[in-house]
Amino acid sequence: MTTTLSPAPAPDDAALADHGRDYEALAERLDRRGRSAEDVVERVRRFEVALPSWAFGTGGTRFGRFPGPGEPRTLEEKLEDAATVHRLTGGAPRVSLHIPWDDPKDPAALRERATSLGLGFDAVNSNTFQDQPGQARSYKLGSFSHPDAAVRRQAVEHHLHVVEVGKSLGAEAITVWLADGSNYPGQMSLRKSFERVRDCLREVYDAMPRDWRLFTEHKPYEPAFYATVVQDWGSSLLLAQSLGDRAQCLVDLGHHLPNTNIELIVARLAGVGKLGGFHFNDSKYGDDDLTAGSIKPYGLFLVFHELVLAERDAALGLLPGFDPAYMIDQSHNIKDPVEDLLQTVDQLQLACAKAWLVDHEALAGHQEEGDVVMAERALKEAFETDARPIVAEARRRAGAALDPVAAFRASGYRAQKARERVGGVVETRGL
Ligand code: LRH
Ligand code: MN
Repeated sequence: MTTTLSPAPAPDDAALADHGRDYEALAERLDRRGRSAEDVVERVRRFEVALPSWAFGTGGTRFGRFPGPGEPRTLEEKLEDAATVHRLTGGAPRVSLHIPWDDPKDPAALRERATSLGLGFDAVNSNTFQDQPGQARSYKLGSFSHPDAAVRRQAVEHHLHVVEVGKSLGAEAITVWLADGSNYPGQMSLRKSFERVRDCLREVYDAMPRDWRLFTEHKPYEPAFYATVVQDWGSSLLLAQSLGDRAQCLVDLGHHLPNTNIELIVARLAGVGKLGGFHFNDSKYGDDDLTAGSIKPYGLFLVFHELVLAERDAALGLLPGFDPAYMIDQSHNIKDPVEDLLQTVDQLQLACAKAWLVDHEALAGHQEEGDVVMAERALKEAFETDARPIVAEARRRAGAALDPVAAFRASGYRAQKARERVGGVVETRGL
């Protein structure tokens, strides 16, 4: 059953006319500032982010989970929801799978279904932070860092399986986040555990296809509450450097202690060709997995500012290997999962637009002259520009929605899925 999803519902004439006026007014204002709205529209149109397969259902916390109506029961239904996010935003043409939560029974059929929905697959994610039914050895005390070689072997075998699944779906990368760590001083050898992780990653790296990349993802704590083996960007970078050119670091925005300067980490990793990708989300305290741009929009803008600077240098041949994989990693406890993802893609498109509105020549001049105030103003002028008409125009040209959340609500999609997705076996899992 091939379902080609129709383009986003056309905006009504009034909304279209309003948008046209807003865009023309902004373009005229930017033109007076020497900025080209058209250039930035093209930059937003080129921006693409992958959706996490584990975020189409309602997540929960250890305190509770409040599932909503019409949630996907199968991987195929998740792809339908992903296609709806892409249809309405024009910027989310790929899905990142988590194995075994979304281990396809028939990869070829799933790939064909995804293609019919205009979707592809981004990095696949392994999971050695849970024990699966019937699993021989437990990951309670770790996986790649486990003292028992048989547990490490089991974990390596799992990663080789994840690579095989990814190959069958046309993915070209694997993301490895390890929950490995300890809760008490003395519980784990801090150096041996790291060396064991490095050696196991080596086996996965050497086994993956030559055109693949391996992303190491750091996290300061949770579920380990004393020491996490891959705790920070330094540990992740050491691993990526020890493995080789096709190993890079993935930055999950929520995996940093409060007040960490994440854009500085992005600049460092990009500067050494080790910025592999992102898990976009937002947080106030810990790994809260909230809607991107919902808590720290200026922080998100500053990350995109570093990405735009790097992309400009890469275009000049000054930053070889700069090709980060943009992905979302969120958990939806109280919002409709599709609406939350629509908001996030919109916020990422907006941060991208604002970052390309920076007058980079003027900024570089102020920095060289040591003019602190003018340098800061150069960034703030871009951040404080209401760039929403540019993002809406980029979506309009892509056949997507001017306002994705409003279009989603007007489409009655969730109510329709609530009628369709009743009973049946829930095959897929997630956070
Ligand atoms: C760990 C993490 C990782 C995923 C998981 C779903 O917190 O960010 O990227 O495997 O969330
Ligand atoms: Mn993540």
